[in-house]
Amino acid sequence: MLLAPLALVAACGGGDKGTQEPPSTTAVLVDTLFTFPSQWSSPQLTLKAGGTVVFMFEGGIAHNAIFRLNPGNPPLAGAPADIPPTVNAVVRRTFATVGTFPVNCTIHPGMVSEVVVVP
Ligand SMILES: [Cu+2]
Repeated sequence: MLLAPLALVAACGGGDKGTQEPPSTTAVLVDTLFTFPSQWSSPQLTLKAGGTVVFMFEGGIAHNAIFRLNPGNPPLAGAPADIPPTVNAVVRRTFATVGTFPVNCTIHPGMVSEVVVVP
C-alpha cells in the first residue's frame, strides 16, 4: 500500500516580530456535549479553567462518562467526578484544573471525546 505524501508546511521561526500566535481554538467557559447514538457531538472541546461542560444525554440511550481512557485506571488528578449511566438528562461538570481530560463512554466502545482545559 502506498501512503499519500503529507503536505508539510515548514515553520521557520525567522519571522518573529515579537507577538505570540493566538491559540488555534477559542477557549470558552461553558460548552456542551450532546450524545449521538454512539458518539459525542464533538471530538474535542477547549475550556477555560473553571469552566463547565453541559452533558446533554439524549435519545433514550444510556451513556456514561468517565474522564480517563482506561476504566481500570484511577481518575486523573483534577478530573471531575465520573458521570454514571444516564438517560435523557442534563449533567454539568466543572473542570477546574488545566490539562487534557478524555471523555469516555464505556458503554459504547470508541465513544471518546476530550476536554482541553487551558488557563
Ligand atoms: Cu455512550
